[in-house]
Amino acid sequence: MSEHSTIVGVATGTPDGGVAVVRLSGPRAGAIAGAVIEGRLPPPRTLALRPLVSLEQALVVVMPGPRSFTGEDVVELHVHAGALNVAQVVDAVLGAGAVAAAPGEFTRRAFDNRRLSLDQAEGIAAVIGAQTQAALDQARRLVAGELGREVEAVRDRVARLRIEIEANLDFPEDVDARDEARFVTTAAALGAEVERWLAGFERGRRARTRARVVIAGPPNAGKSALFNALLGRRRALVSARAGTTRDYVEAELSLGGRELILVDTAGLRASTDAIEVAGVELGREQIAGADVIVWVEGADQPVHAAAPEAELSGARGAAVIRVENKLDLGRRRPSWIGVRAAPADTEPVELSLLRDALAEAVALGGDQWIGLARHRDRAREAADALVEAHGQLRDGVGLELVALSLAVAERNLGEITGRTGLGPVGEEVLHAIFSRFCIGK
Ligand SMILES: Nc1nc2c(ncn2[C@@H]2O[C@H](COP(=O)(O)OP(=O)(O)O)[C@@H](O)[C@H]2O)c(=O)[nH]1
Ligand SMILES: [Mg+2]
Repeated sequence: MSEHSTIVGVATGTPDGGVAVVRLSGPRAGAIAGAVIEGRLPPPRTLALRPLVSLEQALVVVMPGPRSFTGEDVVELHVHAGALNVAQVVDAVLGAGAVAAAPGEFTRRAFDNRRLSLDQAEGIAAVIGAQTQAALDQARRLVAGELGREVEAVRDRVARLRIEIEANLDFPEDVDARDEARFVTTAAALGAEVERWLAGFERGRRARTRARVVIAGPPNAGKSALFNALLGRRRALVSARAGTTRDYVEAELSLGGRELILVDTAGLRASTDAIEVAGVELGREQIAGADVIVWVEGADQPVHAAAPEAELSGARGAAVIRVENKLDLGRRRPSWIGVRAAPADTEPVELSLLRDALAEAVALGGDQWIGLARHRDRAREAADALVEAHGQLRDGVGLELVALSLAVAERNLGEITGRTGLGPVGEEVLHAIFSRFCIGK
C-alpha cells in the first residue's frame, strides 16, 4: 500500500439511489480531479457544479488535508448513480492517474494519519453493519471514541506504574515498604478495572443481538394463537386441526427495550406424517437455539407430570416461561402464567403478565461494555498480565519481571486503539480489520 498514491473508490453503496459519490484521496487528488472536470476546482469545502470532460456533470467538493476524513487531500465527485455511469466516471479518474482503492483503504489511511483510532474505525464498520438499535447505539459510541478513551486512561496508568518500577530497577534498595504496598494495590485496581469491562462484554454483545424467544409445546395448545396475540396481528395460521403449523414462523417484536425474534414452532408430538415429523425436528432445533422458551399447554389438555422438562432437554441454558392457555376453559396448572390467546375477535386476556415475564427474561442488567470481540480478546490478555504483575509484586519477585508483565498489559491495551507507545500494531492485525471493509470505505 503506497503512502503517496492517490486512490479512487465509490463511497456510496449499491443498489444505488439517485446519487453516487466517487471519492479521491491522496496528494494528487486535486490535480486528478482537475483533469476530469471542465473549469477550475471550487474553493475548499464548497459544493459546486462542474461539467465532466466528455461525460455528464458532477457536484464537486474539495477537502484539503489534513482536516479531511483520511487526513489527505480528498475530492468527492457527486454524480448520477447507475452502475455504468459511475464506472465510466471512475475510469476517467483512473485514466487521469489515480489507482483503485483496496477494501477499507480510505479508513486505513485515516488511521495511518491518526484521524481515527482503530476502535473508531471498527465502530464505523459496526455502524454500517448495525441491524438493531442497540448495535447502532454502541457502534456510534465506538466512533465517538468512548471505548478508546476508557482504554487509554487505563493504559496510561499501567504505563506510569511500569515506568515508576523501571526507574527503581537500578536502586531496588530505594523502594520502601510503602512504595511496594502502593504498587500492589495499583496493580490490583487496574486488573479489577479490566475485569469489570470483561464482565460487561457479554451483556453488551447480547444487547446488540436480538434475543430468540421460541414458543413451544404440544399441538393445539394455542401456540400460534399466542404468537399472533403477542404480535398483535395475524401472522401464523391458527386451526383446530392439530399439526397445522409444520414449519416455524418468525417475527420481530420489541419488548422491554430489546428487540426480539419471536418464533412459533410446530407442536411437539409423535407423528407418522413425514412433513409434520420434519416440522417437529425444526422445532427442536429452534429450542436448541433459543434464549427464552415460552412453553404453552392448553387448559383443555392433560397435565403431564414431567412436562416440559423432557422436551426441553435440548435447550442450552434458555430461560423457560410456562404458560397455560385457554383460561376460558378452566385452570389445571395454577402455578403457570394463565392467558387466553383466542378467539381472535376478543381481547387476549392476561398477556401483560406474560409480557412482563418475557421482558424480565431478556433484560440485560448491569453495565454493558461496548467492546467488540477483538477488544475483548486484547482486554483478556491485559487482565491476565495484570493479575500476573499483581502476583509477582505480592510475592516479592524481581521488579524486572513485574515491569515485563506490565508491558504486556500495556501492549494489549494499546492494540485496542492502535495507539501503542511500545511500537506499532502488527500489520496482520491492521490487515484483518481493514480487509473486512468494502471497497470505497
Ligand atoms: N377456547 C380457547 N381456544 C383457543 C385459545 N387459544 C387458541 N384456541 C384454539 O385452539 C386451537 C389451536 O390453536 P393453535 O394456535 O392453532 O394451536 P397450536 O397448534 O398450538 O399452534 C384453535 O382452534 C384456536 O382457536 C383460547 O385461549 N381459548
Ligand atoms: Mg400452530
